[in-house]
Amino acid sequence: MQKTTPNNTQDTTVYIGLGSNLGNRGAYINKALVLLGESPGVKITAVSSIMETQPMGGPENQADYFNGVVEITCSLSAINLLFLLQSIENRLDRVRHEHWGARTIDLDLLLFGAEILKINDPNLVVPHPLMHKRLFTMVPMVEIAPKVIHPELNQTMTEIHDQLLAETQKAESL
Ligand code: A4P
Ligand code: MG
Repeated sequence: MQKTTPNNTQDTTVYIGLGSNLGNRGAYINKALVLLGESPGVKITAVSSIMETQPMGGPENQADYFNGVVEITCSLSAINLLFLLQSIENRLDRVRHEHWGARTIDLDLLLFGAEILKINDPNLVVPHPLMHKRLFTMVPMVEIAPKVIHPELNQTMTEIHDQLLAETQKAESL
C-alpha cells in the first residue's frame, strides 16, 4: 500500500498575499497565519516582514493596511487552496460590502508553483493579475523570494520590484 502524507514530493511552492486594514490588523494577520499553518496539506516555509501601506484604490478614507507575504508548500490543488483561503477569511470576520472595501483580512493567491502555470477562471486567476503593479506585494516578495520568476512576465521578483519602484518614483517626481 502506498503511504501518503499531507506534504509529499508533489507539493507546490505557493505565495499568498496578506492584507488587513480593519480592526486589530496585526492580530488578524497572525491569526490567519496560525489557521493556515494548522490546515492539512499546508506547511508554512517563510513569512515576510509586515509593513504598513497606504490604500491603493477602493473607497476614500480607508485606514492604512498591514501587508506581507507568506510562502507555503501545499499539496492542495489551486482551487482547493483558494477555498481554504476564503474559509479562513470568513472565520476572521471578513465581510464583503464593496469591491476593495476595508477588510479584516485579505488572502490573495499570488503565485501557485515555481513552474509556468496559468489558471484562468473567473474565480481564480494566477499569477494574481495585479501583483507586479503593487509595491505592497513586491516589497515582501523580494524579501522572501527574490529569485522566483513570474511565469508570465519571465522576470524575477527583484527585477519586477526594481522597475516598479523606478516607475513609482518617476511618477511621484512629475
Ligand atoms: N479571485 C480570482 N483570482 C484570485 C486570486 N489569485 N486570489 C477571485 C484570490 N482571489 C482571487 O476577491 C474577489 C474575487 O476574486 C473572489 O471571489 C475570488 O474568487 P475578494 O477577496 O472577495 O475581494 P477583493 O479583495 O475586494 O477583490 P480583489 O480583486 O481580490 O482585490 P485585491 O486584489 O485583493 O485588492 N491597498 C493596499 N495598500 N494594500 C492592500 O492589501 N488590497 C486591495 C484589494 C486594494 N488596495 C490595497 C490592498
Ligand atoms: Mg482579495
